[in-house]
Amino acid sequence: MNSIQQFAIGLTLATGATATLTFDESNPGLPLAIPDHNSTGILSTLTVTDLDPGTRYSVDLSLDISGTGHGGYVGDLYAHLAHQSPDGGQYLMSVLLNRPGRSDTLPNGYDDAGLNITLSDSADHDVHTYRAQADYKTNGSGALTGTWQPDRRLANPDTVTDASVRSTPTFDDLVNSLVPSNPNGYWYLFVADMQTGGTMQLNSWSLSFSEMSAIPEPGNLLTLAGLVGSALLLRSRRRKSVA
Ligand SMILES: [Ca+2]
Repeated sequence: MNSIQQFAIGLTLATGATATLTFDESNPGLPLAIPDHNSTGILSTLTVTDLDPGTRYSVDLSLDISGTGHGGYVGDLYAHLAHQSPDGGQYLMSVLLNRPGRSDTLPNGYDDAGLNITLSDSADHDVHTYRAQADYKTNGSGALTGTWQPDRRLANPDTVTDASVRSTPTFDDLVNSLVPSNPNGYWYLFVADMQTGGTMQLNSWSLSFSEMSAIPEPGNLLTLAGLVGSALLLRSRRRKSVA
């Protein structure tokens, strides 16, 4: 796919949460049509300014994408969330969706019409294989509902499968692994429709930050320091159009 830069990522994992602050996407351009079979995709931005640097937060993302025209297919979708540090010097990114349902036996992925979900590290199951859960639900528009783990598969959306490695950071890592830790700055949602047929639009999205109750003891930290992965991110020029 195009528009790719690679970034090294350092990870730190932690647990526990209390109070929550929620940021709703305020881009007046929403809803925004997602071009069919076009890896250029769309970009939407949240600016977070009210959180306390140095405090550890967990984050959940709510995402509403629905079919347009004759309807869409959730298995066409690739999406990622990226965080730019307030000084602009650091980027972190995690894959949210990478062709849900796509496997060797189901190369087009699931055919549900869209999704209206929460993505959270604390969910029980991976969104990529949600139909493996017998109790998965869709709403009246045929869109997936519920709370799911981010996909986190960095593989090419044209070849990704359920067996692809889930290597991009968890959400908690996105928030807390900047050095020094700072959840403020620009948060970018990128969405692309990677398969011909079926069209969709981004209706809304939001981020909810929950303050962690305490700094974990060193023994409870799993530090995957250094260079643990590479990440996809849009061309830097696209974000300049949003500032
Ligand atoms: Ca499509």
